[in-house]
Amino acid sequence: MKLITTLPLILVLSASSLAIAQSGGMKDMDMQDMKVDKKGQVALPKLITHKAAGVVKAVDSSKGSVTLAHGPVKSLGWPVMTMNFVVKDKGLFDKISIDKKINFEFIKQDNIYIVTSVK
Ligand SMILES: [Cu+2]
Repeated sequence: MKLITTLPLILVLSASSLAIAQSGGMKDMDMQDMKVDKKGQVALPKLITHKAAGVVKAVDSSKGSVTLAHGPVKSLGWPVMTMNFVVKDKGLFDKISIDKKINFEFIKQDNIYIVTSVK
């Protein structure tokens, strides 16, 4: 009766892999501030201001974007990386130039990262 003895094991294995699939995968940075409420609806992410230090790698003031090599961002669980940001206010470009070290603040809005302050 081989079928009967192996069947419960298969069920246990598939149930545990399902649990892993459900608990994992939510640590992706884009999913991080998405919260599902008790009714199963996705709540709107709060506009949390994140802080980081970085070095300016590229500036495109006509597109309103900047590329920053930034340090770790605790509030997002981010490691060091180089990425693009949108710059909220054109006036901030006065403080942004290639190779400059800056401390900046940013928010996440619809999967876009927007620099709101530069020091
Ligand atoms: Cu980043």
